Amino acid sequence: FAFTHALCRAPAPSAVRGLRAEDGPDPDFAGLAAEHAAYVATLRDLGLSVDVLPPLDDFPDALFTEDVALTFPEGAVLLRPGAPSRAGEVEPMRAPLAARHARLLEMTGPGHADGGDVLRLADRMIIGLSARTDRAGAEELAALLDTLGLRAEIAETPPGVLHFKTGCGLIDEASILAVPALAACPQFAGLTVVETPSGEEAAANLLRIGDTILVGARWSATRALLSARGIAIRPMATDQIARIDAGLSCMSLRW
Ligand code: CIR
Repeated sequence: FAFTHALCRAPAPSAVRGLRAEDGPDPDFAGLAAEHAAYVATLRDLGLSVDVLPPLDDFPDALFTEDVALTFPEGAVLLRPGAPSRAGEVEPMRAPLAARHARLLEMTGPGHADGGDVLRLADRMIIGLSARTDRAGAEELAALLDTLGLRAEIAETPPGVLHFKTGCGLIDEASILAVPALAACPQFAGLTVVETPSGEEAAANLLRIGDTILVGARWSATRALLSARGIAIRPMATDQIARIDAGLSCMSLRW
């Protein structure tokens, strides 16, 4: 959780047409931009050096930088996002990452993997198979991570959960908050699994930065549960980004 840097991308007006699994109302652009700005400000307040790349109006989901690459102190990996409309987000990420990382690896395909499906634990990575990450992509990514000295295991994402990390997020090195459908994930063996309170499944996509957890402001039972564990929390507005299926980890690359 000891990140020093983050890379975000400002939302373009087209973000209101971002992908979503179920037909629902578009987000309000001003509200979405405000949620993004508050997120960037919070990361800075927590001590991170945050760069915000310019908006890409041709790619409504480009503000979710987490899905197109992985970043580590050891290097970065350009991914192959599984949604066809997001494939073109990768190229504009190449130069910014090359400028910040000495080693830049790249998936070549034919498989696909989204960063939202990749969870970093203290001792290994988990790559979740999902509608966006297929087995060929997960295996190619695991091999690339191996060259960075990072061990990866492949897991299943439950049906109806967009990304693996839509359904879980680390509370600390030994504990994970997970939706009930993911609580029995075999790759969580050795971790304490805390289930999301009923009705607060969307709270699972939290984000720990240093000693602080960013959590959706709406999720009062989850906030209480985290506070009871003595963790500092920052409640964040997520109402507009939630309309396009996003949560708190999605809006940055961190290292
Ligand atoms: C998408 O469907 O790709 C975007 N509307 C939301 C991406 C959220 N990213 C994430 O969970 N890592």
